[in-house]
Amino acid sequence: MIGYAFMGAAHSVGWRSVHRAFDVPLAPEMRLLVGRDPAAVGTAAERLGWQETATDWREVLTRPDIDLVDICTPGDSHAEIAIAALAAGKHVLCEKPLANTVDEARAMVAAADAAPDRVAMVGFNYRRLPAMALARRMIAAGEVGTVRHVRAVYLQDWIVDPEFPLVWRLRKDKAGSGALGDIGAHIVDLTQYLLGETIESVTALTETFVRDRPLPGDAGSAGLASSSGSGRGEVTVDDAALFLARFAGGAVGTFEATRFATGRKNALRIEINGSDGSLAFDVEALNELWFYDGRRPASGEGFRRILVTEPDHPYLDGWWPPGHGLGYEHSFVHEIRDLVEAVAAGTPASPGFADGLQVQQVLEAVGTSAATAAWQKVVGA
Ligand code: SOE
Repeated sequence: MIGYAFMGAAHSVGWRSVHRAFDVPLAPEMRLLVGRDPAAVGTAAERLGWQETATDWREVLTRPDIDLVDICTPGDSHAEIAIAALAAGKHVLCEKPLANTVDEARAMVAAADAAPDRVAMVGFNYRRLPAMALARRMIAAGEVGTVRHVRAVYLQDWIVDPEFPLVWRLRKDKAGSGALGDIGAHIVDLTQYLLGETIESVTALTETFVRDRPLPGDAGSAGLASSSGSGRGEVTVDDAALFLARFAGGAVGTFEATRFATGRKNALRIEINGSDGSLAFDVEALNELWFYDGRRPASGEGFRRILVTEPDHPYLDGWWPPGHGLGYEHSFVHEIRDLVEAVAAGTPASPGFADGLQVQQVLEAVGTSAATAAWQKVVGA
């Protein structure tokens, strides 16, 4: 694994637990953790359960005992590492968004195509929440009929303080974009996954409310927290991105991704309205899926809470007795389960790099639309 901050820690939960929770055909060995600071990577390896450490990611390319490379670095290094790892015969898991630009994502897809017996997966973990997998199953089974409306928001507030430092997620050269790529990418992927359809066109606006911030201090950052140092720097990404979308099957969508929703910590909310029913979900209550069945008499029907904790719900077979519930970290265990199964079976993983590229094309269309104040067709749609 390369990188060990928030996402590195989250993926490590997956690697540590997958073969303990599920009957997977391969048990991963957490061989090598890579980071530039030798002391910090050593501490992280011990805490997260990795056997050895290295300070140069290129070491993974030449080690015959490494079969898979998990990329948990900022977006500006995804393409270089993934392309080199695939060329060296490794399977790859890459944290979302796949890349910082469509061109980089295209090069990554080409590298994956040139290594067809290697698995190349992008880590959209929220697909793996049981409630989301169940919602997809219900939509595919026609339980909401024809989908008309998709309403998706991803709301956070960790940079609402104008004195919060200029961490890498606020720099275009490191992150590619702001709220749009970091959290907007999740709701783009998730809604397309739920409907089994792609977004064809968008009209958008983006805003940067705080345009300069203190530079981060030497203490670095942990998770989404950071200390300030001296000096100030320019914020080069969006703080918020809002857009309307048209899906290929005729549904219309509204999307909002922001880090300025004061009081909303990690509120990923989706509502789907179809001709025969509706589904609603909030990641802050992630064991619940709300369903309105429009085919039943309105006099006795309301939104019903499905507690997605039963053994026949997606991914629940590996966990607790009925009703006991899961959390955020389980989405990463499920992600690694799907990846390990694809590696063992020699089948492509989903979402693959081509799916990551398609999301990147939507993000690019949003950026272009915001800059031109015009509807934008998604390239490739
Ligand atoms: C920060 O906004 C972040 O850590 C995202 O990068 C993750 O993808 C999301 O799951 C939680 O928030």
